Amino acid sequence: ASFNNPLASSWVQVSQYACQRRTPLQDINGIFTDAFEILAENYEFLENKGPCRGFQRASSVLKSLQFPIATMNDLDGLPLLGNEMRTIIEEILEDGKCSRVLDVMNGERYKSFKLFTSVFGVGLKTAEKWYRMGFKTIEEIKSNPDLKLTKMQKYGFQYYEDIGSFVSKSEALAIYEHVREVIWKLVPDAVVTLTGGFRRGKEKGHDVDIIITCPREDKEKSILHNTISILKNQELLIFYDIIESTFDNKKLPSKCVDALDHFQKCFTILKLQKKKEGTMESMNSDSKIRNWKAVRVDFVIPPYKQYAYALLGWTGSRQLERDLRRYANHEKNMMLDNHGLYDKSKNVFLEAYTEQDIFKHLGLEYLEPWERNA
Ligand code: DCP
Ligand code: MG
Repeated sequence: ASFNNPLASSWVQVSQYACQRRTPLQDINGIFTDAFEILAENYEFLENKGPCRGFQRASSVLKSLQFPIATMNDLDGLPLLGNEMRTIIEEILEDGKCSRVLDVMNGERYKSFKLFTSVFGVGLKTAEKWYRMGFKTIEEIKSNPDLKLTKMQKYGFQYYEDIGSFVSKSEALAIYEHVREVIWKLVPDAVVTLTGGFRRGKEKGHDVDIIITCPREDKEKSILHNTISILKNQELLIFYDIIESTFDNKKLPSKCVDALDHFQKCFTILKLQKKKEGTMESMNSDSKIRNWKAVRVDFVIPPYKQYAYALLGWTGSRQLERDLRRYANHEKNMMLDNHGLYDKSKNVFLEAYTEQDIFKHLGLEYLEPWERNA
């Protein structure tokens, strides 16, 4: 057993499931996990799910380690690290880099997909289309009058710099607190929670995720439309797309691990007022003359009975969510999604009012939100 790896010399097993590992924000094996994630992303762009998941899971295992990998012996006893992964780790240990990863990063397909999918409203299908059409830059697409863009994509291009620059935690909190005040004036006992990456302790994110509910049954239903019209009156709303609830309580939780949920939700771009001029150093000429920044904000409105499941689902990370569902399915004969947990052996839905309840139903040790950075 190696000196570095406190696990190698003991019987403590690292689980193959992220929901049985504590994963803090700090990733001391970033040099390896970044490499794995680039390869995973490339397979995602190729719509090759198997190897994509393989590299995502391998990356996630390394993220949970509390020591830096320094020798190949440090990998002893770790799950999900096959020969392919070990070869890459070995190369990085020797060279500080991996040629396979560099080749992927320099590949035209990867570069184009990475760029195009960074635009709000652009998914794999659209990226594929533009790649096939030979586009290389954002400018080429932006200035092509023949392309039919969705409303989302138009705003995505219009505010590309703002949205692409990360949202800081203080910016997220400013938006969250403003929205919460608006909602509390409408419904004083509404529960308004900042979720997503910021709830896991991240210092920056690509958007702000907010969950809204109310303990009084059905009271949550009017909140979204009323909040949106107030934000509109306050001239803070650049773009919004309301998706009404499609939840069917007769249906079992979704089998598909990556399925979107059925809550009423709203994807928006909001104006965040800047405190004073010139706070942002990296502004383009357009944003210098305005005193606000465009920020992506998502609202999700579950009924109170599903709030704990929604909160668990929207806190992430995505890998943790996938592994929770895989664990429920393969180890517990249960089905988990953002709406609930169904016990297939007992044929019942399991009620939960807190995330702790859900972990208990699954027989898992509780993970705090900041331990879910899998
Ligand atoms: N989520 C999910 N499946 C989806 C969409 C979201 O499981 N199709 C969950 C997991 C995410 C959380 O919702 O962690 C929020 O989604 P984001 O895309 O906003 O991801 P994060 O907030 O984690 O990171 P970022 O900083 O990029 O916003
Ligand atoms: Mg987010």
